[in-house]
Amino acid sequence: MAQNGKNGTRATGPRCIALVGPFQSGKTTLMEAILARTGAIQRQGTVDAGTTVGDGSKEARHHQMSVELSVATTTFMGESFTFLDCPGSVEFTHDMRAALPAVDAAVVVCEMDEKKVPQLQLILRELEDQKIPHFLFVNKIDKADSTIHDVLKLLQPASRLKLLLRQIPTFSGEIITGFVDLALERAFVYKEYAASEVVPLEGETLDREKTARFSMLETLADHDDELMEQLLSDIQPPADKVFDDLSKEVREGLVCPVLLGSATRTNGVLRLLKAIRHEAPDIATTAKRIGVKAGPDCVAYVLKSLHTAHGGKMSVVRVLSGQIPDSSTFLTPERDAGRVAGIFKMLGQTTEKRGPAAAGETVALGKLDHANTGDTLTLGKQAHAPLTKTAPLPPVLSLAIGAKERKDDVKLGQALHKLVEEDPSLSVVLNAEAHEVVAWGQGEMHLRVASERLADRFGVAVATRKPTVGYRETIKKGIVQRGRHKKQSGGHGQYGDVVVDIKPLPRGSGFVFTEEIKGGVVPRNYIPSVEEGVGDALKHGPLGFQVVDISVKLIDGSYHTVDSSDMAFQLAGRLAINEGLPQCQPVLLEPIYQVEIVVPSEATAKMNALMSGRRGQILGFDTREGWDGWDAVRVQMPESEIGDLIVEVRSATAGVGSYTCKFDHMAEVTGRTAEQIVAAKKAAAAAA
Ligand SMILES: Nc1nc2c(ncn2[C@@H]2O[C@H](COP(=O)(O)OP(=O)(O)OP(=O)(O)O)[C@@H](O)[C@H]2O)c(=O)[nH]1
Ligand SMILES: [Mg+2]
Repeated sequence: MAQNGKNGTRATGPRCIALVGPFQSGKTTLMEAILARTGAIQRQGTVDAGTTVGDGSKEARHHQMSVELSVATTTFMGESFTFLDCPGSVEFTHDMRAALPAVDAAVVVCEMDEKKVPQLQLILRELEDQKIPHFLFVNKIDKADSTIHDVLKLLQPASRLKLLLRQIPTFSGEIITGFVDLALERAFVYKEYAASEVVPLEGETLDREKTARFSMLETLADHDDELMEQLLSDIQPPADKVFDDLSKEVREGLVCPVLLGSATRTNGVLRLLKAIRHEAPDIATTAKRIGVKAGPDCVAYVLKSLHTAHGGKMSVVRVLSGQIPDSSTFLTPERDAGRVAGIFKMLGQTTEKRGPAAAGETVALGKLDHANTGDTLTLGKQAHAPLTKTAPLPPVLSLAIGAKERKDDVKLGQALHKLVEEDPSLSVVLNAEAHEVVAWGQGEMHLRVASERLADRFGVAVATRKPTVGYRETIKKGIVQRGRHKKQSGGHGQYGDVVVDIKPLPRGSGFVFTEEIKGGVVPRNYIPSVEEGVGDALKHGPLGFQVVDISVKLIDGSYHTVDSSDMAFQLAGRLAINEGLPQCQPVLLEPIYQVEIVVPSEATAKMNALMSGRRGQILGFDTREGWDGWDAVRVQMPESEIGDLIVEVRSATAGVGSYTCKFDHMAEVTGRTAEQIVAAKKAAAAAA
């Protein structure tokens, strides 16, 4: 729906806006300022004091950073706006990525900080790829200096869309005290925690305004020939035309306006809200963007799922079309999602029960037990085709995790399941061989917060440690070995006697058992027992690891009619291996992974150095497909060295580099490295 306002056409209806941006740029503080400015809260809290609406969880408060999405709905000039405060840390981006499809627009909160430009670029890329209209809000203007004049020079390289400077700062000495809005052509001075005051636009400021406004109009005119002609003929375009062009070009994703402000002081917040109100598209446009087909049914998109400690499951949804009454039953394309038990308005952790939700609104639905984040929900009999679902980024760091108390094992399993449901960028793999539950996540903090949630929310105290690396051992030469088990003290004796031919096999062959028994020297029925005994012995070779790539052929032996038994032949098989293998030049094998590291090209050389310290072997460099200015480095490296690779890759790339890996092959380890691994295994076995 479009309406003619004082300043051109604008969309109407409930809007949903994501607050995104690099780590610690002030998103949570900005949401707080917006809520204060729009009257949703009485007092503006601060992140430092732990009093903001966003970051309400114990974990977020504790770390003073956002570790999940916070949702708050407010009213501005008679219309409903829901803000999604997204975490900025690269370890928690999944919540942002999963919610973005459902928003009308995003405000990218950033700073005049060169170090944060790479991360800004990553976020802008996501918005550009998904064609989400967005604004840049240059925050912390209270701390900015004269470098602010170069704001576009600093930030434009991060954006593929043309940045359009909407405001210029005004100074009193060195300090920024206000701004000129280039579309309104009006000067303001900032007032702390209050609306800025209009002041005359004159003198040197007026000159700067003229130049900056002309640039803004030129950018707009790139997509409007009529405006271009007016500029070329020195005709002042009508104010409405400028506003119309701005709205149109923002909504169509042709330009990205840049606004200034300070979230802590609530400066520039009202202008930002007005820009959103004017320029963000409405729900019909957003629904079309993500592919909602017209129909009578109600369609909603799940942008976040959470398990509250007491209230059960909550699904935060955006209503894309139609209306949701309470107790409605939803379908997804794959299954029944369940029946809604309560529709809630959210203000961070506070929820308030409300009536039916209309198209455009963002609400939490209670007890949709079978709905997941990214699901397309439909009311009625025919499910809407699935809209986009955001796949989580591949995990980059793992930790073995276990309940501190045995009795909590089952509870831990259930709690982990819930955490993964909330945040699929976390995953859990069972390593049966090592009796280990391994949690995979996006970084140290991500996994730490997962452990904290297990304790705080689900009451399971956990201990974590480095996951077990899948070492193996093999042999380099063969031997023919006898194993004889004989016990003839007292009553029934025991007798088993075998000769085996042990040989190494090529990598990847595993364990092969054959027999070549002639004349029944080992009776048929005992042969499986020999194989079992051999197999058992191979679980722990001379170095302490499972033995692989080995063939064992049973070639001879003898038996006793009374004293031989399954058990005796098992023991004989085992003895042959235990005695034979140490003479076969046992060697340690370690898993080697194929790793692809993606980094901005400036950091590629650093990867070289990093690899030599981690026994990595660089196979080649390529430009990263579809990513200008990025490289993909292909490496082979031992699993044990991948461990915290991500920490170093991130520190070399201002947080934006990453990697993926998959198992490639097992390779021999020798020398000191092998000695250390074997010693550690022996120590662990002795301690167990
Ligand atoms: N000087 C100044 N500091 C600010 C401003 N906005 C936020 N900060 C400070 O910046 C720090 C981070 O603020 P947050 O609001 O938590 O930033 P965020 O972007 O939500 O952080 P993450 O969600 O963890 O990425 C806090 O110490 C804030 O007080 C501002 O406008 N001026
Ligand atoms: Mg935050």
